Amino acid sequence: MDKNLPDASATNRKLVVLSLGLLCILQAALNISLRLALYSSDAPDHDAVIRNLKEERDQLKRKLNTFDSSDAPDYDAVIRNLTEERDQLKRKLNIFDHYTQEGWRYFRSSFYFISSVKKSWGDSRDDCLQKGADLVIINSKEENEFTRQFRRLFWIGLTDTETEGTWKWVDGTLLSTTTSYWHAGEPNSYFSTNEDCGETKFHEVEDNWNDEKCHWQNFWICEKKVA
Ligand code: 2F8
Ligand code: CA
Repeated sequence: MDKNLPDASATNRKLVVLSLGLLCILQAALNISLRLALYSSDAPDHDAVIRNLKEERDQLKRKLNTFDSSDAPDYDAVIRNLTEERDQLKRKLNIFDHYTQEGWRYFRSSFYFISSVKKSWGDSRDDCLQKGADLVIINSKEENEFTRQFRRLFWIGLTDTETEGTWKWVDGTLLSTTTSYWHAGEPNSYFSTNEDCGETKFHEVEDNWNDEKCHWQNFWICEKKVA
């Protein structure tokens, strides 16, 4: 063998070492590029985020500049109104509690006291006045039906004591023909007996009123209107 020629196996070893070295370099390069690719796809787009934030800020600034404080609700007034409404409801509730505990009946914005003893028309009225009420004034068919349901003779707040034949309620208003419920033939001042006070009498029919002598003893109904 020519000693000047390189040994074949030594050349092969060098090639193997070189190839391995190249492989390692390739591996490292691949690693680095993969990592870069991975991180860059996950990373937020800072520029875009900043752009969005700036846009939001500018929008808010624009809103603030165009904001007209005269359009804003008057919160103090709103609170004042709500407080007033609440206090009114509280007062109503207290009145309701008071009257129902005292045995009054509620119907369409009024409380009614149904007496359990009998008195003359005048004494009955005095009792109502003492209670801060008055004898019932009947303003509607429904209210008359409410009184008729008790099927009892009651004084009502109707009289013609001032002028014979001119029937007035206790608040001074004239009896209207559209809301009067005289029984057929009434009022008649029966056999000239001077019947000057109104009562509920004929329970079987809608037109149930009668005029009766005021000193007569009857049950009665007081009415207290609530606002
Ligand atoms: O109590 C007097 C009363 O007597 C009668 O009713 C029971 C008269 N009615 C008739 O006669 C139909 C009432 O007018 C009178 O007031
Ligand atoms: Ca009569």
